[in-house]
Amino acid sequence: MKQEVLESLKNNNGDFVSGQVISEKLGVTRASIWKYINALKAEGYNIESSSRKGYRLLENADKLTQQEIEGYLTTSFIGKTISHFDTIDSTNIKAKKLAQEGANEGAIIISEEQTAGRGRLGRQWTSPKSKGIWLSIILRPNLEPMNVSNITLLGAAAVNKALSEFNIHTQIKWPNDIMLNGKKICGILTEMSCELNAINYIVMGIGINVNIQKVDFPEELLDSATSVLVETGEILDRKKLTAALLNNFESLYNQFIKYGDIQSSIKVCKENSSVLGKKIKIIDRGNVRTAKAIDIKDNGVLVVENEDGTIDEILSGEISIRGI
Ligand code: BT5
Repeated sequence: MKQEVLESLKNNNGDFVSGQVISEKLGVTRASIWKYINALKAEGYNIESSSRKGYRLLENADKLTQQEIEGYLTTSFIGKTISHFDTIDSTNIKAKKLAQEGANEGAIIISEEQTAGRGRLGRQWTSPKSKGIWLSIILRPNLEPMNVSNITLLGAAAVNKALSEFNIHTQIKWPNDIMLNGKKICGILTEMSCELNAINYIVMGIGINVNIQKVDFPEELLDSATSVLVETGEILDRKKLTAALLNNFESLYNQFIKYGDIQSSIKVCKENSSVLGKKIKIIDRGNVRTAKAIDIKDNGVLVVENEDGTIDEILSGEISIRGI
């Protein structure tokens, strides 16, 4: 019903509409209209109330709420429940809590800003307010834990495909970075809770720098991080991009879960790889060595050729192409 009230306001193009008119149209009392209006205000919608004229929406909210996104979704379970926050420590922390409490597969947690956004190994993720997409997806695949090491690549492929719908062509830096013009535009943090041979849940956190300006980045990230706005000069509709991400994600995830097909995701990662065929630095618990990245296998491992000609498979970890 809240959605219908919002639609009534939107359809009035910024003009007042009386509580009476909305209540007649929707067949609910004026008191409940007032309740829904207050709920919408609490979500950040800028609604002016006048005792004589009724209500009007002052601007279309640039908010990643369920109401704003669902109209663009074509999914059947990913994003059917979206928990939206104006501010939060980390969407991954919240998602893990909700997953432990039994949240459904496909539930999404989105925040306009994160005060303690997390990267891998306890690193921080800069998440300025309403300028990016900071979200976590709860997944409950019926698979053995060892078969999901490649799931981050599925997320990376979904981000790549979603951005390409907006004519933004990114490269994937195995295993969890998405790059635009050589700088990081998106990072993925996948966390899993599992038993020996069953997964309780997976939380996949995705952070995309959309409308971030240079001044919003901390000094130390200016060399390595970028955003859609910095690279293209254009403000992108975060709602549409979020929906495109979830739509692409569900499609790739279904192929993986239903048909065991991870090929489609790996193919995107290979075709758009920023490391394959290149000399890379492999950073392994403090040790750094140089090798050539030659392939990504279906189980998600990166195959490298060492300087002495031997071949290694890297399961996870840190690689760098900078400074080579
Ligand atoms: C990542 O870690 O790239 C994973 C980032 C995941 C962020 C999402 S946002 C929603 C969800 N909730 C969370 O709390 N996290 C997830 P890693 O590969 O460890 O990279 C972290 C490093 O990237 C930092 O140490 C910085 O150097 C750099 N960095 C931090 N913020 C950045 C940003 N906004 N854009 C580009 N680089 C950034």
